[in-house]
Amino acid sequence: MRTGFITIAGRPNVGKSTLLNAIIGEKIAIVSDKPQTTRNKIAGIYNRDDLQIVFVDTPGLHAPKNKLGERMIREAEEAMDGIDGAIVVAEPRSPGKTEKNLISRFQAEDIPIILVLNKADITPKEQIAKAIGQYAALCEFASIVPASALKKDNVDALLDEVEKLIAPEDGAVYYPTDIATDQTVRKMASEFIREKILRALSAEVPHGIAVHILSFRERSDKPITEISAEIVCEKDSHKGIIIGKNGRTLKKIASLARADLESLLDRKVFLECFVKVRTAWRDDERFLENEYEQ
Ligand SMILES: Nc1nc2c(ncn2[C@@H]2O[C@H](COP(=O)(O)OP(=O)(O)OP(=O)(O)O)[C@@H](O)[C@H]2O)c(=O)[nH]1
Ligand SMILES: [Mg+2]
Repeated sequence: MRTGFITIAGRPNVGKSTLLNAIIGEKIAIVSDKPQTTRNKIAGIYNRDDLQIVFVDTPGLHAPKNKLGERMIREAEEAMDGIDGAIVVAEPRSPGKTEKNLISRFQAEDIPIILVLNKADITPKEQIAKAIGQYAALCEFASIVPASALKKDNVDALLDEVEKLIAPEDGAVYYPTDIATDQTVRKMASEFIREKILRALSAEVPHGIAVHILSFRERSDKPITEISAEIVCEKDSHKGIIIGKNGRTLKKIASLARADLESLLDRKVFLECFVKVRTAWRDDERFLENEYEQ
C-alpha cells in the first residue's frame, strides 16, 4: 500500500476544515464562519485499496493573543514535519504575509506545495485568474487548484494532484483502513457542541469557550447514548449569554448538537449541557495542558 502524510495549512477561515471534510466525505472537523475555529490538528484518513493518505487539518495561522493561541500555532507547526506534501489553502486574492511565509517555509524544506484557491464559488473568474498569476510568480507549486470545498468542486482534481506526491513504493500503514479520523468519539462530541456555540453566538463569547465531556455512556438496556457535557466560559456575563432567556439559547445549542451526535453515532442521544465559568482559562497553562491532552 502506498501511504503518505499531507498537511492542510493556511490563515484562519479560508476553509481548511471544510476541505478536509470534503476530501474524507464525512464531517470530522468542525466548521464555522468565525476565524480560529480549529484548535487541534486533526487527521482525516483517506483510504483506497492501494492507497492511504493522512490529511492533517491545522489551526489557522494568526498572531496569537493568548496562550491558547500560542498552543494552536504549535499544533499547526507540529503538523508540518515529516510530510510528503502541503496543501496551502488561501482565498483567491493577492498573497498576504501569512501565505508568503508559509510557502517559504515549505520551500526551504523542499516540501512540495499544492495551492488551493478556495471559495471559487463566490469569486469572479477574473479574480481567480489574477490570483493564480500572482501566486505562480512566487514559487513553483506542484499545482494550483481553484476549488470550492463547500460545493465539493474540483476536490477530485485536487486528490489526483495529491496522489502524485505520494511515493510509488509501499509504505508503512499508520492507521487502520476502516477509520476516517484519529479523534476519539468523545473529542468529536465535545467539538460538535463547540461548533454549535460558535455558530449560535457572536465572536467574543465562543472564542473563550471550551467543552468537556463529563460522561459518555452507552446504555445497554436501550439504544441510547447518554452524554453529559460541561461548557466552560470565561465570564459570568458570557454564561448568561450562553444560557439565554429562559435557557432558550442553551436549549437550541444542545438540540442542534444532539442531532449531529445522533448522525455521528448512528444512535439516539440524550445530551445534557452545563455551563461553568473559569476566568481567563485561555492563559492558564494547567488548564490548557489538560485541554490538549484530551
Ligand atoms: N462560499 C464558500 N464558503 C466556504 C468554502 N469553504 C469554506 N467556506 C466557509 O468559510 C468559513 C470557514 O470555513 P472553515 O472550514 O471553518 O475554515 P478554516 O480554514 O478551517 O478556519 P479555522 O479553523 O478557523 O482556521 C465557513 O463559513 C465555511 O462554510 C467555499 O468553498 N465556498
Ligand atoms: Mg478549521
